[in-house]
Amino acid sequence: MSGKRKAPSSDDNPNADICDFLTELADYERNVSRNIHKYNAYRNAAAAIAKHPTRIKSGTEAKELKGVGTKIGDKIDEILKTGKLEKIEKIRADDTNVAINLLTRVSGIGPAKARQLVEEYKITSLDDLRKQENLLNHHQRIGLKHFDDFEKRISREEIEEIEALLKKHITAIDPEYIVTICGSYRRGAKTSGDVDTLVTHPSYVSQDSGGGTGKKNNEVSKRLLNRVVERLRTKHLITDTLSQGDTKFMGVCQLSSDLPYRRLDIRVLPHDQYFCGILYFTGSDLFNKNMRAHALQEGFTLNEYCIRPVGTTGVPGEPLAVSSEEDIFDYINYSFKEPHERNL
Ligand code: 8DG
Ligand code: CA
Ligand code: CA
Repeated sequence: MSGKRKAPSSDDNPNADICDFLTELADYERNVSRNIHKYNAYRNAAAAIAKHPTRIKSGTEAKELKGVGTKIGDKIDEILKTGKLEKIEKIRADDTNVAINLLTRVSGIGPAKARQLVEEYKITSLDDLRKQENLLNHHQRIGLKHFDDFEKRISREEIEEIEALLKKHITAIDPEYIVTICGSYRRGAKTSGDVDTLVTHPSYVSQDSGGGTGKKNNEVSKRLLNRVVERLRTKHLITDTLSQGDTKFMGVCQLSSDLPYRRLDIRVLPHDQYFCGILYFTGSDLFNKNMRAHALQEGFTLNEYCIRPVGTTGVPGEPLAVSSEEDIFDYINYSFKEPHERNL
């Protein structure tokens, strides 16, 4: 994950100005107010408006879209009438807000840490922060070091090259490794924020699927992940680790010294859960939300691991067998969507 959720983007959005205002409000609610409900409300409204094919002419018209309520409708009226928004003007005029918003753009710094840095340590700029690196953990220091690079989008061509190298180096360890880059790249995006890599191996299956080797499952995934990370480090593709657990590596890669440092995530998934994982990590997150809602209507619960029938009691049953993304769509009677059709 890029971690920091981004605005719904679209190449020619006739309402881009409205979306930008709503996204700025969403960021404010997440980073400064820490009101996740309002954050979601603004994000959903921005997404609905970004999808709208024609220029919106009034708040009333906007309110007809799902996800746009009265309060946001009123704000849209204000934007259309005055070209600005009083609430945003106030937010931008407050130095604490501005500083908190800036600091949360550093990978690893969340809203609470950002507020502490501003209020307790009076840090308001990246230069201030560079002088006080002692206040940061390892992840945050790397985030600060590569602040500019991590905000640069990655071209599709560059990810194609990274993908080829990942596949080459990982299958050289063991040809049975399977590697898929998900996220916006798999949805066909021209640029992406980071490289979301999923890896599986037939020797690794989830515990309840009965593939017991005696070894504890987290040891199996840990070893699979370690071997991958070690190899990619040796090959100088991985340059830094932000964090590494049994199933998830978050780190940094660089294709060549003339190119920016990039955020690279690698997750190891059990073989039997691979397709639910691929579906989930391909997104978009709004597409996932819609698909999960549809699954529930059809009597199934879907998450990043598995799909299970929900009986009349409401208790999920055993995970269903899945050997492709299509299988998941079939179970819930949803017409298959190619990854490039999932850009909600
Ligand atoms: P980008 O990196 O090009 O900006 O876009 P992305 O690839 O779509 O976003 P991402 O943040 O890297 O997340 C990858 C996928 O993970 C996303 O498309 C769907 C899935 N995902 C959810 N919910 C969430 C969530 O709350 N946070 C994150 N980071 N990912 C999520 O379904
Ligand atoms: Ca990501
Ligand atoms: Ca991504």
